[in-house]
Amino acid sequence: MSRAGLTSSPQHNYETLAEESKVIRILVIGKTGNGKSSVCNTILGEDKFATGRSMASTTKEVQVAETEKDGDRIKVIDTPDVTNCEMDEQQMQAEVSRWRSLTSPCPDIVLLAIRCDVRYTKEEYDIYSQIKSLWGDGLRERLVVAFTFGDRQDQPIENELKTVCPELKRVLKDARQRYVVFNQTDTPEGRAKTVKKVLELARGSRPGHILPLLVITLVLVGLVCILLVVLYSLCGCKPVKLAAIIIGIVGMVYGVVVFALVLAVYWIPYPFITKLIRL
Ligand SMILES: Nc1nc2c(ncn2[C@@H]2O[C@H](COP(=O)(O)OP(=O)(O)OP(=O)(O)O)[C@@H](O)[C@H]2O)c(=O)[nH]1
Ligand SMILES: [Mg+2]
Repeated sequence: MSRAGLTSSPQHNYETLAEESKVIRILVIGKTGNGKSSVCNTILGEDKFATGRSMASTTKEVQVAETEKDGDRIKVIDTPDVTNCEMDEQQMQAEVSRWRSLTSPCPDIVLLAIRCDVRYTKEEYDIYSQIKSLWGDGLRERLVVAFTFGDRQDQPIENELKTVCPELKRVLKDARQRYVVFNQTDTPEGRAKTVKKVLELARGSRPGHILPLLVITLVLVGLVCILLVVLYSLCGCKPVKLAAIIIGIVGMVYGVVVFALVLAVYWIPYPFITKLIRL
């Protein structure tokens, strides 16, 4: 690794477990030239990674850089297009294993860079499929499409997505229709908005934020149900029985609403709900 402040090897030695939990890990993958390093630089807020227009791949090995935003450490992992680096199957597997260890225990978000100004092809889909199979389980769950070259769009992306090829539809299905449009030539305010969206998606997909809420909800609903049964069976007094039924119904409704909200956040991470349940 040649550039100051970057590293191509794991840096876990000095990180305590508590510190690790505050790190947001963003892995950027995709076809060569699709703007992966540019996406990383946008997230980092500075040009830490080399980008280029040459015919050969610019990024030849995985590289990592960090920044801090809103009290969180953001770790950005830029990757080479392994299918275009003259690697054999074993080398590709080793490279992807390095990505896994650099994002351990798992990336909060995997950005798949796709140009929105050129046709999406089966060949490009095969690159994604290959990375997916080299990675193994868990890549799809964290997938978000990063549409790059947003400045070259000539119609709103929503319209464009209605007529895309089956392969891109499959990718978007894997990503649960989650995407972010990147435009390297955007204003600083525009780029900050894009980064904000990425971080909201990354925070929203953290099971660490969802699981405690699920557990608390289930415990509360359980307690309410026990209270209901005790009150109902021990008490002969009609008003108390009525109160028990009301408490029971309120408890159930509360449980169902929170449970549905948590699931909605997991599947459709709307920023405002994400903020609401962030523990
Ligand atoms: N106009 C425009 N150019 C972009 C945008 N994003 C990236 N580029 C340019 O596209 C070229 C390739 O971008 P990179 O970020 O190097 O792409 P990469 O995917 O990292 O490429 P490799 O490292 O070779 O795999 C660079 O010249 C960038 O300046 C964008 O949103 N708009
Ligand atoms: Mg690159």
